[in-house]
Amino acid sequence: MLIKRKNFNESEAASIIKRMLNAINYCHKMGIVHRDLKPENVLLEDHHNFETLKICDWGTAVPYQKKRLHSMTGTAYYMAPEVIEGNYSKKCDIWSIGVIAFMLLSGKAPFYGRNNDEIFAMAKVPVVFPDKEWSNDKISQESRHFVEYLLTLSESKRPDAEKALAHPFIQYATDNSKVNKKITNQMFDNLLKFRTTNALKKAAFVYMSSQLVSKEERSELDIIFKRLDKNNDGWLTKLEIQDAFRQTKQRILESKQLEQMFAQIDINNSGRIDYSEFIAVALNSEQALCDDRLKHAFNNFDRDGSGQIT
Ligand SMILES: [Ca+2]
Ligand SMILES: [Ca+2]
Repeated sequence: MLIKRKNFNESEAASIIKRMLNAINYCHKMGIVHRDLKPENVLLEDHHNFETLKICDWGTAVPYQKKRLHSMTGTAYYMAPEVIEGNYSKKCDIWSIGVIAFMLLSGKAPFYGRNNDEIFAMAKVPVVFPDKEWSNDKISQESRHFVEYLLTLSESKRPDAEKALAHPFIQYATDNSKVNKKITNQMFDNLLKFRTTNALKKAAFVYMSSQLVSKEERSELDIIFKRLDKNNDGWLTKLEIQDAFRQTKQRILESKQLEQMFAQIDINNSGRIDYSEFIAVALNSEQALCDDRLKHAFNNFDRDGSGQIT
């Protein structure tokens, strides 16, 4: 849990916040708002490498489209002023990430008090950066500005996740994970080779790769996916694939080849490649399609257990 470690330097804080914003950006685009983001709900897989973290406790999450939300939900320290007023949107998650960023960078909470009323009173006025923790020799201007940006009182002026990800502070996130060049090459070969028009086979691929493939088997592809996804929105576009291909293979994919490949990989025809589609196709299929997994996948589709899939 994020709460178990207290001190983070700017680069570590930026890595954690970047991953949180990636996840929330994806959810917001899928029309889901979390509403209770706090350090207790952020799980780190590794306390030194922040490439992979998980956001948990989705009990308060709700579908969100355009309609305003009114129920006062969340944890006092992380609640946006408009949540306290009972009239808010998905931007409440951005505020909570701002509170977490403040805490990671300074080790202190921005809003506190003996009771909820005292905490809320602090959250309704511009955030204060005490000199002791926020002096220029300790924390950079970019970091401070980023926190201020996310803790913008006016909801309409506060950035969404995509805009927040474009802030210079996010550049502090360093990526130390290593990917074997062979795996990157193999991944492109698998993407180019993938051909099946069989809908069931495609569905089985996605099921197996998202449900049955171990974290270890996925780990390097996981890193590759995040690097290919230049704008951090959780999807790969044709342009992002083309860019990555050019960098790795030093040549450009012909547009016909790119279109064909894209049509194959985009299993749900959404016009973009999501994480499970990418993993399904990029994984070495022989490895992924072992008998045990096929059986498991078959049983999942065979809902009535008749031994046949209709
Ligand atoms: Ca993308
Ligand atoms: Ca898709």
